Amino acid sequence: EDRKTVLDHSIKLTYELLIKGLRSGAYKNIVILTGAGISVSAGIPDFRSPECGIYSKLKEYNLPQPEDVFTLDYFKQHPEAFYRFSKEFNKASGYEATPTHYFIRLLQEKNLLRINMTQNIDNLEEKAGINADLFCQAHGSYNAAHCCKCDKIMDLDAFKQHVNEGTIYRCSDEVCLGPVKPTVVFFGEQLNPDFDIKLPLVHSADLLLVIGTSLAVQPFNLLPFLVDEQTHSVLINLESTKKASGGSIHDFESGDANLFIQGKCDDVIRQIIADCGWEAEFEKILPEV
Ligand code: CNA
Repeated sequence: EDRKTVLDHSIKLTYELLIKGLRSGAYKNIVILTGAGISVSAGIPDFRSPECGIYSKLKEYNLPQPEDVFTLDYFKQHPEAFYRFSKEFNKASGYEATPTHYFIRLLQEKNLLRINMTQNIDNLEEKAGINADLFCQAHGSYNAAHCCKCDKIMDLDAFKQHVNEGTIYRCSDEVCLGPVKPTVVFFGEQLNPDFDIKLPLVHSADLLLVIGTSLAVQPFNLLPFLVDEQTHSVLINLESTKKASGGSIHDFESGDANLFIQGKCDDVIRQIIADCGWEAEFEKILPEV
């Protein structure tokens, strides 16, 4: 009965209905799309937040535009900027997953998580104990390295060592000598091949949760269009995403099936957990501090 009421498409989605749907188990196939915002409380800055985002801090790199740090053509000519960024970013390997990551894990434990597609490259999904087949790092990660010119697989530890020492690691092929990059996806590159494999799972959503992303990067920001218009779609973010990407973006702020919950994701998630009565289960999966 609850499932019918919750999924009755003639009723406007509200926060109360979302909680009812979660509590009652009406949603059985939850798809979660995430971005840098969910890792900010771990201490990893996002890209686009005006004050503290990585893009605002790249001025000292003297780049034509901040995005160039992650642009393949620029990297081939000037790999220094990305190596410098990586040195900063790799400090992140010591960071812990956030309550929002553990909420995703909780949904996995409840067998409600169909897939978590993430734009993040920080491996915090794995740290939170989310199974490899239940998340997809669409923009890759620092888990492997290769030459950006000839694609030759190169040694990841050697790459990391070069990053630490501030020197450029080059292809071992003496004719090529291309700079080595990790499997982080740059502008101008194909997404992680895992993306195409897991994409069909997005279609199965009966609830779509989009958390901590400006939805500015294509094709990731097109994922919300893969669920049908009547599927409950919730955006949890510090800011409205409406201004991003020239209007070609899913609008979470109008339409009966959409809901925008503005705030810090960890706060919103803790409220959701409390309202669902899931606190005890949640505390069990949080790491002991
Ligand atoms: P973005 O464009 O920087 O957007 C982040 C969004 O999160 C913004 O809309 C913020 O308002 C919002 N936000 C910031 N803090 C919070 C918070 N505490 N709670 C809720 N919302 C918050 O980042 P996207 O992920 O949208 O952009 C895609 C890029 C960023 C991907 O290619 C990533 O690889 C890349 N990135 C990843 C990381 C990471 O792995 N942690 C860090 C920085 C950038």
